[in-house]
Amino acid sequence: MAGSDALATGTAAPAAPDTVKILIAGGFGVGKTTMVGSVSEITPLRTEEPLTVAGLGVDDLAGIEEKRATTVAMDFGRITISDELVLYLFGTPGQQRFWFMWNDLAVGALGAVVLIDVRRPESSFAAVDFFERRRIPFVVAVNGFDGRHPYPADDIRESLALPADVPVVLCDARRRESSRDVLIALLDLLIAAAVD
Ligand SMILES: Nc1nc2c(ncn2[C@@H]2O[C@H](COP(=O)(O)OP(=O)(O)OP(=O)(O)O)[C@@H](O)[C@H]2O)c(=O)[nH]1
Ligand SMILES: [Mg+2]
Repeated sequence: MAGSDALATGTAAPAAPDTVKILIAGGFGVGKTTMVGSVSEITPLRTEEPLTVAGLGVDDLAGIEEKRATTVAMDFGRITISDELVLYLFGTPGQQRFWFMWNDLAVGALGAVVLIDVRRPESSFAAVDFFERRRIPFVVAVNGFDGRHPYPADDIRESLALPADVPVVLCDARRRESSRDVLIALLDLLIAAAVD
């Protein structure tokens, strides 16, 4: 048995890392799939289907006219933070007709990123509400489409009526380091909550 061999030789097998489930949520087309893809160290699993004319008048494509596909179940990615910690990332679908899946996706999640398109923050109001109601800790990440951030984080906090303890991070979901910084802000929040 591997364990008794290790005892006999005095070499302990390295402990398996802790795994933490994180949701990347937010309104339609705010960049959730983009964020999971930019930060994941494995090729992310995507469940995207083409947008069709049936969505015209339902999905607001203002500002994301190039968008061709939408997530219909989830995105899945992984990032290793250290030898002890691995994050599993689950991107939610954004179209309202798929929101019923959020409840299942949220099971076992320790925390969440609520991603916001800086040009239409109202599209992520429901996501903020979802995590507040379930008392799942979350950070708000403001995706500045094309890297533009016209509003300071505090203005965004005020417009979303966020409590002072919810971090607001300005980001560019297309950039790995920026998306990683968002996850680190969430980890800081989770650690602070754990020691309270
Ligand atoms: N210019 C620019 N485009 C972006 C940025 N982030 C995402 N996009 C584009 O915006 C569109 C929407 O991004 P997605 O990542 O599909 O958004 P989503 O939130 O997963 O969308 P749903 O799953 O349909 O809700 C895509 O065409 C992306 O390439 C950004 O920071 N700047
Ligand atoms: Mg998506």
